[in-house]
Amino acid sequence: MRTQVAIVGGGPAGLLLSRLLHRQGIASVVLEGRDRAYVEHRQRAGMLEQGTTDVLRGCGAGERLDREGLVHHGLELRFGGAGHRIPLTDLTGRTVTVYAQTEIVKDLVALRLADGGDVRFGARAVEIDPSGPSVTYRQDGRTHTLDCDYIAGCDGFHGVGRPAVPGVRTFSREYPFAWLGILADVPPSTGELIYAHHDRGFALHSLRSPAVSRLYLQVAPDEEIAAWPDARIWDELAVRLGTGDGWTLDEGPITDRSITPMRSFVAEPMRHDRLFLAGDAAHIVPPTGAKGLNLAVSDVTVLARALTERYASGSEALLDSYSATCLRRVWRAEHFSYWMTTLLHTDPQADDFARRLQRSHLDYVASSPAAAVSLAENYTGLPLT
Ligand code: RFL
Ligand code: PHB
Repeated sequence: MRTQVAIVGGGPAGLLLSRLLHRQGIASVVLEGRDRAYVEHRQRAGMLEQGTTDVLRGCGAGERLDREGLVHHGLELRFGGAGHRIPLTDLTGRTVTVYAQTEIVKDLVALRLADGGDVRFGARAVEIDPSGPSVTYRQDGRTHTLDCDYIAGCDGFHGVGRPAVPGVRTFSREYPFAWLGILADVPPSTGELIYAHHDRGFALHSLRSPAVSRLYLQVAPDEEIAAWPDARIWDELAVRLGTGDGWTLDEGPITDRSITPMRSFVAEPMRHDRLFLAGDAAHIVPPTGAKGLNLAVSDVTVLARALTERYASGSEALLDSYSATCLRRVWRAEHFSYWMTTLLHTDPQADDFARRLQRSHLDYVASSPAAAVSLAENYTGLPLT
């Protein structure tokens, strides 16, 4: 079996790449280890940069996004019991959109299958040969080989793509906390996202729709989900999000819950021979800056453009600059995500001096137009280069 581009991983990065290539007449096969229902229901990201929605729209995946996505013009920083609005659109001219990763994945799977795309679920890659180039995978208890011109390693943090880059250099940071995330059937108690700093830890009030809320709590990295019955979750959210002005948090049935460790991670380079890494396979950011999915989209946009040029003109110039082009944006997002994380979380190891500095930093971001512009331009996303 042979194709032009073998795509390992059917998350947002792999599925979008396959769609972008199809629009340019380039054939691909997507190998996804899990089944379709699993990838369509894995609760993750929700906040999309304008550049991300532009790419989705541009490749014909924007119909439901335009109908159901919630366009936001600002966010709230909450600390010391008071809210401070950052007017993202006034400061940058750009918006962000709440539309769940699960819905993007559903839209892309449906589009690929409708246009005859080859997406194989339950097909787990076991070995990548970047020079063959080829991918060996297991499906239905049998081993198969897929030969190709190029391989896209879009198989996430635990995949087989990154280990197939010899001499890969990695950079990482672990944080002394994790996020407990819930999905709840209750109308959001806020119109815009609330990022709250509290002595007991960070909390985030996000949303999915006018009827569904998404909320997060900073917890210890080794926290057990069993230690958090519903009442404890709601009580803790109410305390950390609480203000002195009578604002209340509405509660509802919790339909999904999970604990996610927080880490920063970058692998360099993002290419070896005919293998190109994209998305979480190459880098991880802590979710505070809402950058992970957006970076996956910008990586595959750059890769699709480079492959398009290669097939149209024979030139490998854009493929040769792929890793450097992506890493420039990746490191900006890494810094911003680290910055937002340390600004808003409560470090259990911090001394009183560090806590005072953190509070001064929050005051500065909430009161200085220059600091707010810096937050806003990073949050809404810098232009794709
Ligand atoms: P994914 O989504 O992990 O997909 C990789 C796919 O590869 C498959 N796979 C394999 N397939 C075949 N063979 C193998 N050997 C394979 N090994 C793995 C996996 O089954 C999977 O389907 O990576 P991708 O496509 O790079 O997408 C990245 C995003 O999923 C991730 O960055 C975001 O979810 C991060 N993130 C957020 N990003 C944002 O931009 N905005 C947000 O608001 C935001 N919030 C979040 C987040 C991530 C979170 N968690 C749970 C990590 C909130 C949370 C809580
Ligand atoms: C989400 O809605 O899941 C979400 C939003 C913003 C973040 C992280 C997660 O920073």
